Amino acid sequence: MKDSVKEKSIAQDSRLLLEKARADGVETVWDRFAAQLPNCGYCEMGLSCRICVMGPCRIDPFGEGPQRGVCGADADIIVARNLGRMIAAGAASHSDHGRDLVETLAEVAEGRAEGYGIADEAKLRSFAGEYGIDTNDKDALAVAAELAEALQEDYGTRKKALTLLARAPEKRREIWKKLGIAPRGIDRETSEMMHRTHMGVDNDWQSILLHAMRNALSDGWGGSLIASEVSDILCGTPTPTPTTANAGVLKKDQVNIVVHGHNPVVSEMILLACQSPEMIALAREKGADGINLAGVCCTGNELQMRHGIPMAGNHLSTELVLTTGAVEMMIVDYQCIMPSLGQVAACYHTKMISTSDKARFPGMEHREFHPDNARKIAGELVREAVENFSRRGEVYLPVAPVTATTGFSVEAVVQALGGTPEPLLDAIKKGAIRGAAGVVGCNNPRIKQDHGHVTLMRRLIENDILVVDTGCAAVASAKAGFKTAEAAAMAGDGLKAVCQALKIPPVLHMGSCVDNVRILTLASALANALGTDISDLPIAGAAPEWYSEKAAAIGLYFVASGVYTVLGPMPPITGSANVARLLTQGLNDAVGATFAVEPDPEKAALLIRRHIEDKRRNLGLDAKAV
Ligand code: BF8
Ligand code: SF4
Repeated sequence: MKDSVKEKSIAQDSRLLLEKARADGVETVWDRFAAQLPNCGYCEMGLSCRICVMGPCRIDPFGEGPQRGVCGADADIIVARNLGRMIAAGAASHSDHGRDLVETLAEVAEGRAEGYGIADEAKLRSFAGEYGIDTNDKDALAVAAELAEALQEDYGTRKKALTLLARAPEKRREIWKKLGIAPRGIDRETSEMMHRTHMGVDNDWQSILLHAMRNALSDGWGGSLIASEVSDILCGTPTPTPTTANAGVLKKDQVNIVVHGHNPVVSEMILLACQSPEMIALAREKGADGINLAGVCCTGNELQMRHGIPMAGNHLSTELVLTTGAVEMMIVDYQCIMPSLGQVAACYHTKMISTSDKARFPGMEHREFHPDNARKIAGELVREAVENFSRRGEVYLPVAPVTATTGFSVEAVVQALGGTPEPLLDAIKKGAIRGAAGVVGCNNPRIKQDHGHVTLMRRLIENDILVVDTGCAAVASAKAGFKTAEAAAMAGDGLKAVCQALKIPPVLHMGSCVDNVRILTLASALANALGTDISDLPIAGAAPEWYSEKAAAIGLYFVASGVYTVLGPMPPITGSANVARLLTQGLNDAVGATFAVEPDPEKAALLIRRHIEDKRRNLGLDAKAV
């Protein structure tokens, strides 16, 4: 007998839709997860290697079987190499997404990207200034052209260090320099990681892990940071915006289009097409009340925080939203898109469209978006979605959406504070706010959907820790109702008073996964204001339900930037006591922060509270016993 849906998710929409999926005979991620159990113990511990075809090899963790692969690699080397390659894949994903935005910026500058433009000229100019570009007497497009060129340089040329490392506090940059881990080029560090982990190159597990940090930093202070900033330049810097979340955002009487993936270059054009009066008129002709655009996952976050577009769900909900029978079309770009989606959609009338030249999926029609044709293709797709409305069968929308406020970019947070970070610092110094935590990352069927995020955030805000969130964690907290000004009532007295005075929620949405860099930028600003380093601040990170290589890269750039980070699911490192010890203890001496692994969010909350109080004590602020 199948498990109860209550074991799978805390979200009511997911529970009901999972029952619907079962009734409809639709296989979901939970079914496939169960079919994989028990997982391979060697792989779970990071002890299997298939880097070359002298292998595959595995190391016996009990010491009875082989202790070396065919080439002679031991457990430490194999675990470190596997982790290194995981970081490389994560850094490559964020950074390549950033490159697509830079290329769009270049095409905007050349006038070849109809529909796109410069939405935030002030940010364009200040960002160009960081690259040493003289913006005086130049029009925006000329600045954009020079900036796009300079950004491309950061990806691939011979340099000593990435330009944007300059944002990090001086002390942090010195640490990176001393350890030899200041990233030089974005592509270079990923490429070097693949080289180092080829058979017979870097066979010192510590040296591999040091490079893994450099590779992760090339993402956090390079590719992701560029992705986030250029998205703001092209699509607008987010400001607090009212919106709604959960599968109930789909509308019975409207044409529903769902965007899924990460690249706002696609979703922004779909939004424009959905707003066209001609398309809305066509929808009416077809008997619908209008066109309802909704998002899932990170491209959903991008649209939600800039335009208030409703959020239908996070990672484990992406199959379930299709089982509503209410989605006329799902349009995907890349990353975190389950290859099963086409099969789920085939049970309903939903049309599935892939749009990226580098991401194709079974059961999807491929319609390739490029900056110079995106406007046109978006129009065609929205028309097809509207025409698909008449093929709709029965619709099941069993929940009402939850309201939320999203869009807290660093600029918006500072604005909410009255223009400077001082009030936040004062509240932290006085102890009304004990500290801040970034709760980020995915869903993972190993953990009841949203339970990790929601439980951890609840405990943190109850204890006066301000939460900022991104990615699928941000969707979880929106569904749970934490992103309303009224949610301040759930916070401890100190945080409650601050939120009520500023009329902000106790959980601030900072965006998609590439926007984790907004958290770094904010932390750097606080550290600089205090004349200290990020690792001295009473802050922490957490990824309670992470699954992806990207999340691993984020975790490591957080730690390498000085942010103590608690992971829910265990990464595949337990096969090497040396690697596990370095990541959870030894890194403290090197970068002033470590990972902790704690799948129970109640205990994770205690770890974070203890860490924050320790940091307060070290800064000479009042500290509570936890
Ligand atoms: O980049 S949080 S499941 S959707 S990896 Fe993916 Fe994880 Fe969601 Fe966005 Ni981020
Ligand atoms: Fe085996 Fe070494 Fe090849 Fe890995 S690199 S598969 S451990 S021989």
